Amino acid sequence: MELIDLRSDTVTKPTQEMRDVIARAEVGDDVYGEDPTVNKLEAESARILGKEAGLFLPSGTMGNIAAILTHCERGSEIILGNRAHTFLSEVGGIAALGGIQTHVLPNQNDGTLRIDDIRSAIRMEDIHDPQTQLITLENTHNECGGVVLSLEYTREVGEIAQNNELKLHLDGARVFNAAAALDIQPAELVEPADSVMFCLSKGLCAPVGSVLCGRKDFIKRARKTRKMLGGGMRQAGLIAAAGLYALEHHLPLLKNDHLRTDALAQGLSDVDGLIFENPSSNMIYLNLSDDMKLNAIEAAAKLKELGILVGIWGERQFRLVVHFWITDQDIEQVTKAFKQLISDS
Ligand code: TLP
Repeated sequence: MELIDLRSDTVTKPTQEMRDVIARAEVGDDVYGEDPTVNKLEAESARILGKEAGLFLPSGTMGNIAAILTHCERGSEIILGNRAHTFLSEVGGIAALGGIQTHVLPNQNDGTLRIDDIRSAIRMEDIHDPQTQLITLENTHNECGGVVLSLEYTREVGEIAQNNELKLHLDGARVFNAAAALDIQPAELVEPADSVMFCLSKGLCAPVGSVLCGRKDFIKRARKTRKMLGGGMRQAGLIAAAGLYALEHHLPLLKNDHLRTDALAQGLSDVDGLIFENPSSNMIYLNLSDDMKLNAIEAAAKLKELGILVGIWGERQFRLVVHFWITDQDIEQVTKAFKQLISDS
């Protein structure tokens, strides 16, 4: 039985067309700046996001860490959310590698940080204080449910950063999902950010890679940080080719994932014992109600027997992520499996 894998959009395997472009890719030594396919991907990414330059990296984690290490000095402080991927899931990289302190603010359920919280977190000039250098936002916000931060909010935070001589970094692992959900151009959405990282290896379905975009001088310095982190790649055009293909062919399809996520939410809303918010993009965080005897691990094991893989995010919480390989038929099958799970338990 082929499993329907909803654990993450990172599980997406490349299409045959992608494998074909990988096989044909022109390559060179990218540490020398001589890989034409990487150069093309970096330029194309920057163009789409309205930034001056791009930098191809092996992962989103390295993209965020390289960005923050490039923006910030050792002993400085950054403002970010308590549910941010950078805070929760990047192995403390910015502290361990950059000596950077985090000033953590509560993420609201809509993924935002309260504007007043941001203002009061910015340090004054004082001999005792670390210097605030950066604010980071995440869009879409993963832990908050794949929620979408609005353009107005991003602009407001961008203004605060600018007025206080801070930089704004956007963890845009899924920023194209955000732009698709808002139905605006990605460049418009990320305009207030000094740097933005997006992932090719998630909903865009490329096998590997993320791109960091920003001003030319920033990217030049980030390239050196990437090298320090061990992320200088050689004939990386092989994977960059898949990224270019993804930007051209898969970017316009993200909307379909959102429609399918809505259809899944609709189907699951008829199932007792499941608690969740209406999705904003391509994911649903589901809680099992208190009267359900099963916990998340037991329920996930039963769902696997029914052909469905779900992400376990807590004692009684799952995450379901809809992606490139999930079909309308799969959505129906997942809904049926949940109905069966509930009726059997
Ligand atoms: N997210 C992964 C896991 O690490 C949780 C997932 O399955 O969702 N920023 C955000 C908002 C992310 O969701 C992720 C990955 C990253 C950065 C890191 O990207 P990678 O996995 O390429 O290092």
